[in-house]
Amino acid sequence: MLTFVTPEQALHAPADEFFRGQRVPCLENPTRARFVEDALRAHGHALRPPTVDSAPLLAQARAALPRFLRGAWDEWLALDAANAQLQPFPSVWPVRTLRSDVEPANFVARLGLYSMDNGSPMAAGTWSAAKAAADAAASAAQALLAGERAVFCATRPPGHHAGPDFMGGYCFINNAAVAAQALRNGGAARVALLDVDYHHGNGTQAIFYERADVLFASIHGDPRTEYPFYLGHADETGAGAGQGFNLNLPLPAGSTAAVWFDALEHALARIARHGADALVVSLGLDTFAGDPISTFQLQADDFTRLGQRLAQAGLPTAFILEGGYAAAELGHNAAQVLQGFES
Ligand code: Q9C
Ligand code: ZN
Repeated sequence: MLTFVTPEQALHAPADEFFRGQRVPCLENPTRARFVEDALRAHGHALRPPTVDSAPLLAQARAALPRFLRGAWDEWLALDAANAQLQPFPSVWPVRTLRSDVEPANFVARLGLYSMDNGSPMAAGTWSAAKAAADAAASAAQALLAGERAVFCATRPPGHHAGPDFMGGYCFINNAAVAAQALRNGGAARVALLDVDYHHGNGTQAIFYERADVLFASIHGDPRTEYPFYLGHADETGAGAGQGFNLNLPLPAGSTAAVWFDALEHALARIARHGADALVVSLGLDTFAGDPISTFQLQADDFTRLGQRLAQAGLPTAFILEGGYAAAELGHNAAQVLQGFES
């Protein structure tokens, strides 16, 4: 399968994140992409750099977030040159009753304004890596529009928690949304977006919530107990013109593969009714039983089955890598999806 990879991913390498009040090594790190690249190369897939600049798409979204991200590291260094060795983290957020329409001058206050959590560590190369991943997503869309049957973006950082104006959950730019919008711009009348990451794709849902042209369907851990906690419930069905075009299938923590594949059938039935011209899959592999921060019970063979089942949907398909933190198994699990799809 045509696979886009980005060397810039290695530049997004913050050291630590917070866990239970302590600093721990980042789970979302460059080794993830290396394991995936190595496994795909070994399976004979063609690894290529992106061919499309996503800047016009990001501008189309008129999002303040890319502008902030582009300059964030320089702003951090401008506060104190010694910050080069430190990581910025937000510590204050405009929750209910506070104003988010007035942008503060203070850097950490702006970091909070543009963040949903303190779980998206930044480094010097974060913007380069995130922009390259978005370029890959735009390239995947272009390849499908040119007649490719399926494409994989073996990219990081992931994107599905990032909204139009906020980062979160290791995500900075919503790559799946970039792919879906690029498909729309290129002539696909209807697009289906299927999110199979363990965590609800709150950013993707938010971006398309009031639109009927891009259907969003997601299978994920119940937000009553699982991140991102504040979105992803079954009663979120879309709004305005998008009413009926958002399908959330939350499952209890610990769910088995049998339960998960029942939900997949539900999602694919809705996608079939949408009459989509193309499918974008937010391919999180943190549904794997060995994932360190997730609780679903899928095994490697289940990823082959997932790939097979998605191929049966019969749509031009762009896979975008999202989560998956059992890094050593990530490459094998990704390769299983592609092998199932192509079998
Ligand atoms: N210290 C994705 O899978 N943060 N994001 C956990 C643990 C939430 C996961 C923090 C997990 C975000 C793309
Ligand atoms: Zn996830």
